[in-house]
Amino acid sequence: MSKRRTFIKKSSLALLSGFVGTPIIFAKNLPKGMEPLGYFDDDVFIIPGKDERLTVLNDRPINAETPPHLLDEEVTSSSLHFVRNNGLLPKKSDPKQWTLTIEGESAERSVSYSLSELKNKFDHYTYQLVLECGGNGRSEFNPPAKGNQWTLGAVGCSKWTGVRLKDVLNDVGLKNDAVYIGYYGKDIHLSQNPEKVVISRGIPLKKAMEEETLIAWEMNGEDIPEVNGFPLRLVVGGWPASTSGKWLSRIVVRNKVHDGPKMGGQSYRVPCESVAPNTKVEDEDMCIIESMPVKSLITYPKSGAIIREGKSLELRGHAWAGDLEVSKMEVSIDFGATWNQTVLQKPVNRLAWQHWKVSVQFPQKGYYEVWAKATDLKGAAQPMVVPGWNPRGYLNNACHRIAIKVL
Ligand SMILES: Nc1nc2c(c(=O)[nH]1)N[C@H]1C(S)=C(S)[C@@H](COP(=O)(O)O)O[C@H]1N2
Ligand SMILES: [Mo]
Repeated sequence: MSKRRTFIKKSSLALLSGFVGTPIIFAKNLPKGMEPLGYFDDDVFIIPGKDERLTVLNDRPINAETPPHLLDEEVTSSSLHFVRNNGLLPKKSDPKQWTLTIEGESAERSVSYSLSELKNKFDHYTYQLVLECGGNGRSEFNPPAKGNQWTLGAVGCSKWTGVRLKDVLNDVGLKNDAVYIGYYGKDIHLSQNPEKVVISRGIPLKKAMEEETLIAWEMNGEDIPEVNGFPLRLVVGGWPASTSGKWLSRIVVRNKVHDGPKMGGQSYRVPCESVAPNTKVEDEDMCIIESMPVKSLITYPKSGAIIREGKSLELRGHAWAGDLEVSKMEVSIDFGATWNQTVLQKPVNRLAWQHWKVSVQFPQKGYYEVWAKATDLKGAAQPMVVPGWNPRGYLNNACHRIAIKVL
């Protein structure tokens, strides 16, 4: 971070305060001729429970992503998992008082569970699950799409523990016409209007009834960090992470596609048929994003690494493919003209990311890029360039590339 340094002749309080944008409380004690450091950068906005190396995109609401080389761990540490909030954190409350209510026109009854009832009544399961924001990679779209300008790091794969949503739904009882569920959380709308719901999305019943779809209270064996949904959240692996409702307080069982805020319109939806860049697409021509597309990251080395001529380089990373498994993982050092197979592991469980590694030799000194390309079980591969433009900039699964210099 570069420090902004300007020469201050007169250390008047007003001038100094103008310099840092807020009153300097002990300004009168600052020795004459000495200037305040006076530099604040979004990168050092401290998010409770989070590593300060996350890249902060916003502080109200809080949005922060993880630089790819910090995603090198097989299981993403809670402190490094990205944060995407649409509203403000819920008020602090006693988790002992927390309840989750299941209701809705297609639920047989309305039931409220306390956290301890959930924990005692149902079997516990732990899965590693990929959560990726539908807008991850948005910053690459041209013309630009409005929204958080995520680069590569609105993704993570942590270990989540909780009960199966399906066990809870079955306990409540489902009517024959149940087709969808929707969630509600306790976060607060940016307007602070208690009547307004920040976000209430959902998933088809089929996805809700999958074994890996969890109502979770633990992330990596500990309480979920506050910003990631403490004390309870949904975790829906492989689908846009916007379906994984945080601060979960209510689930509605619906007889139609859930219609909460950010289910309709242009939110988390893409044109049903691909469109030319800049096209205005009517709401009725937009389709809800379901399984996320195949994607991968190079997590070692960091882009910009410099290596010695003649040395081979051990590269590694992860690959994932929404509801599917990744079947092939390749890298290229010649801008995609030729590809080398990597060693790709199986996922530890369905919907977890898969680790890959490969040793690469560079033919001579110079600048190179390593490009990484995953292919899913159905044969769909990551594109080398940014894929189909869409109004809100979702689903960019272009190949990740890093720069390497061989000296
Ligand atoms: N209640 C609530 N749930 C939410 C959100 C939110 O703003 N409020 N954001 C969603 C979006 S858009 C994403 S990408 C994920 C992010 O989860 P994370 O912050 O744990 O990474 O949470 C989802 N669940
Ligand atoms: Mo998201």
